Amino acid sequence: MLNIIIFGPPGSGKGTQSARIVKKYHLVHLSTGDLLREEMAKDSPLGREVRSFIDKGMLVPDEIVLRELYEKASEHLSSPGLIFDGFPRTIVQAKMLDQMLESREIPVDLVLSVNVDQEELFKRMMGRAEDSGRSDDTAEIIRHRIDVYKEQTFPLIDFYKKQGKIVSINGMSPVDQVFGKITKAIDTYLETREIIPEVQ
Ligand code: B4P
Repeated sequence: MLNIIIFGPPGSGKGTQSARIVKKYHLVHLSTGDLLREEMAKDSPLGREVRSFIDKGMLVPDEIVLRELYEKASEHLSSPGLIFDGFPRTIVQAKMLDQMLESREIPVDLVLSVNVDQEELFKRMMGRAEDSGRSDDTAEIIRHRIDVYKEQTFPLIDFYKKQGKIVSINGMSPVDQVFGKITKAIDTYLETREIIPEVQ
C-alpha cells in the first residue's frame, strides 16, 4: 500500500494535485472538503451544521470530520493506497488518523506539504470563485481561511517533521510543474524508500 497525505494552505492546489496523483498511482482519493460539501448539498441536518462552519471560513469540528472520514476510509482499506486530501487539519485529527491506521498496521508513507505564498493563494481562490459557486470563496472568507490555516493547521508541519515523513514541495509554479515535483518525491520513495525533504 502507498498512503499519502497532501497538506497545504487553502488554495495551494491539494485537490488539483490529488486528482493527478490518484490517476497515476491508482490511489483512492479521500477529500474531507469533498465529503463535507456532499453533505452540504444534501441539505440534511448534518449538512446544515457543516455549512454553518464552512460558510464562515472555520474548520468543521473534529468529531464530525473524523466520523465522515472514518466511514469513508473503512470502505477502502484494502485498496492499493489512499490519499488524504485536506485531512488532517488539526493536531487532534492527525493523532486520530495515526491511531486509526496503526490499529490496522497501515502506515502513512509520505506527507506532501505544498507551499504557496499568501498573495498567490488569494489570487487562485478568487479566480476559482467565478465558476466554483463555493460559498467560502469570497474575499473576506478566504482571508479568514488563511488565518485559520496558520493557527490550527500549520503546526502539523512540526508534527510530521518529527515523524520524518514530510516532503516540502514548492507549489509556486504551473500545475504540471508542481505535479512533476510531486512525482519526483513519490517515485524516489517507491524506488528507494527514501524521503526527499524538499523539492524546489
Ligand atoms: P478543501 O476542500 O480542502 O479546499 P481548499 O483548501 O480550499 O483547496 P485546495 O488546496 O484543494 O485547492 P484547489 O486544488 O482547489 O476545504 C474546504 C473547507 O472545508 C475548509 O475551509 C474547511 O472549512 C472544511 N474542511 C475540509 N477538510 C477539513 C478538515 N479536515 N477539518 C475541518 N474542516 C475541514 O486549488 C485552488 C485553485 O487554484 C483552483 O482554482 C485551481 O485551479 C488553482 N490552482 C491549483 N494549482 C495551481 C497552480 N499550480 N497554478 C495556478 N493555479 C492553480
